[in-house]
Amino acid sequence: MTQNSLHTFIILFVILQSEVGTLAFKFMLTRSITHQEITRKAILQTTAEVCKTQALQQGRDFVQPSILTVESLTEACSSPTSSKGFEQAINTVCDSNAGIDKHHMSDAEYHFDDESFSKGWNLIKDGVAAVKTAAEEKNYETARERLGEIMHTIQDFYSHSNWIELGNLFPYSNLIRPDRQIDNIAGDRPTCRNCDDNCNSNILKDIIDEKKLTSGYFGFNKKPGKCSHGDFLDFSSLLEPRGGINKDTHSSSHGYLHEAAARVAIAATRELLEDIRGSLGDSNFLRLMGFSQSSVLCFAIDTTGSMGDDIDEVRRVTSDITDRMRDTVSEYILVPFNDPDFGPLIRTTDPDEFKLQINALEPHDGGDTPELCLSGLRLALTGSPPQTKIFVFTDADAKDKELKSTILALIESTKSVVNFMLTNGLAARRRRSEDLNQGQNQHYSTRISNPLNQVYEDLALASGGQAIEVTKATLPQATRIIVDASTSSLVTVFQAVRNPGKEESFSFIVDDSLKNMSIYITGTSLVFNITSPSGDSQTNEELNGTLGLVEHVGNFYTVRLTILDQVGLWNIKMSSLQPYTIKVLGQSDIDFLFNFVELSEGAHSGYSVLSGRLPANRNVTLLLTIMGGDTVTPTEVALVKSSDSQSINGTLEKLADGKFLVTVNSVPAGEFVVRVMGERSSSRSSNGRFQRQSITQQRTSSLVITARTDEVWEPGKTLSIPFSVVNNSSDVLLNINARNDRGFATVFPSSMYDGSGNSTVNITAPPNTPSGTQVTLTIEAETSGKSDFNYAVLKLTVVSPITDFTSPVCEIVSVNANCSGNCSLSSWELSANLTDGNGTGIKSLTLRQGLGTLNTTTRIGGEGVNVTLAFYRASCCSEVMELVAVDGAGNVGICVKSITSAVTTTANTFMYTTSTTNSMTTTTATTTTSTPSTNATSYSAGCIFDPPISFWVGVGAFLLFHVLCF
Ligand SMILES: *[C@@H]1O[C@H](CO)[C@@H](O)[C@H](O)[C@H]1NC(C)=O
Ligand SMILES: *[C@@H]1O[C@H](CO)[C@@H](O)[C@H](O)[C@H]1NC(C)=O
Ligand SMILES: *[C@@H]1O[C@H](CO)[C@@H](O)[C@H](O)[C@H]1NC(C)=O
Ligand SMILES: [Ca+2]
Ligand SMILES: [Ca+2]
Ligand SMILES: [Ca+2]
Repeated sequence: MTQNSLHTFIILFVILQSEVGTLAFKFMLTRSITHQEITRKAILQTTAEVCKTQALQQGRDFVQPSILTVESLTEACSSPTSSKGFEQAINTVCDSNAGIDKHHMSDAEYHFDDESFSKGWNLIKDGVAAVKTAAEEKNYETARERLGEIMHTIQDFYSHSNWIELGNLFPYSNLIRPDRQIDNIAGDRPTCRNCDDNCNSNILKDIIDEKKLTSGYFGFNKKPGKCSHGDFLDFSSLLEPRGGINKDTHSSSHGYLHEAAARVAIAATRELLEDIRGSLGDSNFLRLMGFSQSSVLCFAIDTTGSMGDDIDEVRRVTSDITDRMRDTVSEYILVPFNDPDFGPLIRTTDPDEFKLQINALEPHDGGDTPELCLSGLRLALTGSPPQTKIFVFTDADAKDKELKSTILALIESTKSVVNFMLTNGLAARRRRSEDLNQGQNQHYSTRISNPLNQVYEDLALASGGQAIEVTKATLPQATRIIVDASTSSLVTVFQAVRNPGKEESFSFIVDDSLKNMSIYITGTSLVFNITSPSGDSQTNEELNGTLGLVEHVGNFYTVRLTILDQVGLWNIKMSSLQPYTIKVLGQSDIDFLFNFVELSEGAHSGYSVLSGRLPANRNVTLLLTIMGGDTVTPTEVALVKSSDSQSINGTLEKLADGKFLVTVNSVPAGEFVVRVMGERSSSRSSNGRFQRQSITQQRTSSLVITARTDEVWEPGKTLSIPFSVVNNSSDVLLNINARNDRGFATVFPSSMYDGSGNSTVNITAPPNTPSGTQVTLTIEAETSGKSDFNYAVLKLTVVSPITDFTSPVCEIVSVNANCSGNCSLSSWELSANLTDGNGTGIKSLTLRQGLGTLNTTTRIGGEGVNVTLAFYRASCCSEVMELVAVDGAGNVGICVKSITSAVTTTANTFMYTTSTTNSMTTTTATTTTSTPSTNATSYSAGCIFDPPISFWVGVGAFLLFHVLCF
């Protein structure tokens, strides 16, 4: 090779490296196991374990599905309506896991490359604390994102280090133990020898013999004598010692260990999830996994003096809804707003508590007519789970209209639906017509009744919601929409917006899975005619017709379909020149989830989720998940322009787990939605076609704004967030804004001149900020001519420094079990001492398994340390007791005791808690196969070895047995 070509060669590698970096457990390589699959498997398995425990505790049966999927498991967990939320939670975790390869491509510690063990361990430690803190504050979305990030690093450990080569079959628990450290690192010693053809045993024998831990170096960081990551993107694997050790795929340098590494990575991911489960408790763990998250109802209510009479109605309505929807609404959120105050946000899962809170609202103050509606709405959007249905009740226009862009950014990024119940209808227009005559906004006169509600209408439209204008007297008639919104499995079949209105016919397909269908139409002076597949029709004039019931209040029409024969192509003919919106809803299991993603260049090696508005004038890729079982197949995915329903079709590529990759060559200008058409093969009707549509209006932008921080943010500290803006618009001047929902002081440049550039936002948390406070920061860029806008939304958490890293310790003092004969006639008892030493103290003690009674008392023990004495007594039929103690920092200690009927004297005691003796507490003798909780037959398939007679117990020995045998 000439000097010149070698040079080119090296440059080529540099380019490849910067594009692809060090990826692991690669995405989409069919036969190899990806981070996504590892993550999904671990989540499904842990969640199954949690559901089983809950079922046993509640005296229900739990039938482990033979194949664990989101749908089979939510069914088995008696929570079938959670399948979409569960899928979404898994997707969020997987997406942020994948994001590490984009955002931290060449940061070795995120991948345990370059022997960066202690840095990687620190990342995990901080990450686990952040997950627990966010979840404790019910900021589950933030917790999911952080969880995915740590999982990436943990999973990479098994692929990039020599843990597997050292013969380990179990995870390295110290990775998630903040009170331990990473031991026995190879340090300065050489670790690898050259290997050119077969690299299976390139790690030096003394390293293996002494069980020294090492990992592969990547790129230009390689030290003499060290192993490389390996494979063609890793330049360092061409330098001595040549070759590599990664196990990312079957064809990697150590691909022969790929499956072994993936298997232990799944076990390690489960071990992490078990720790988080212990800290949160089972119910909140399920919430973190998206259970009962899709039916959250949020009310933002104007509490100013003028609302006196409306609030009574709001009380009546909310009280009615909370009573009727007790079983379907999982959580209620209330945000009062006034002027000059708004908030605080109140959330509860208890309908009676919610009613009390609403009854306690006292209309007062407000001063002038406009109120801080958008400030209230912002708090509702930042404090609710994504895709929450929000209802805003007010009789006034917004005083804080400058927040409109921020609200739009939040609506687009959360996909929440905002409905406005406005009681400042026609009367208000007359009263305030002077405002209009004073100039601007003439075009409002063609809009619906109250021009001051324009901002509400725009926001409702953007979110796919309704701005309903009624009088105080007719408000009750419009609240049926809230009942509809709180039903489970609500899907959108069709949606269209015309502004200005025009005569047009719209058609949509109804499939046989749809039930309780409604059509919502908003607008004034509307004339419409709906035709069913069989040719029956009904106009807006016929309130009780062949198709269903039409209700009309203010600007809002609902058509509730009662006709039995619904399946097929429907048509709505609109005859109106006034603006209008149409939305067709029903209940069905069939739905879809999607994200716009960016694929890494190269061999399909990774993806990252795009945030903010999409770039204009180029192709885009969607990662699509179809819900509703394996008989459901999408056949056509299109981006549909909102203003005229023109569509651009994408091409579909099937991936694993019911996912599809859809590439669309161009994106419609202006607003658009995603429409999925498809078929269900098991459908009874010959035509199993269905259609679904997304409801949040998407838009493109020629501005790209990126912001990200991984810094820890403590109370009293200023966080610096770097951001960059790329301006592809013709406007050289950009106005920049940074706003947060806590009113924390921010410093940022108010404009950026020559188009693109980098800058920072500094945001300061006051010293008294409680640990766990979540701050939503939006960074916005707008062209000076206001024709283009884009944003970045960051969810930041303020966390006080953590000082307590040790788990509560559980010491079983005595066990009295005299179980023989009929188990229901005898009982057993146990007493244990639990203490957190001089840590933050035990904050919760719960019985996770066992149907006995638990009594606790606390006393001050030696050295002034609190000791909790636990006394447990149960029938001999309930053989297992599992007690979970959590300290103030979220560290978990668990005691397990099992009295098996086969072996009563030497019963198992698994104490997978930390003990001060730092090593793993090894106890006892027998396997647990005869206890009810470990049914050996369920785990036989794929079991890689027999259960050991006695094994060490870290965070979950007994769990490991399950893991490896699933
Ligand atoms: C509604 O549409 C149907 C089908 O096109 C038509 O037969 C019917 O006459 C229309 N009704 C009215 C009142 O225009
Ligand atoms: C609609 O009409 C049908 C038949 O005329 C009647 O049975 C039904 O009660 C009516 N429904 C309502 C809500 O008026
Ligand atoms: C999509 O656009 C990118 C860059 O704009 C281009 O490299 C790629 O080939 C395009 N893909 C398709 C399928 O057109
Ligand atoms: Ca008021
Ligand atoms: Ca006011
Ligand atoms: Ca502690």
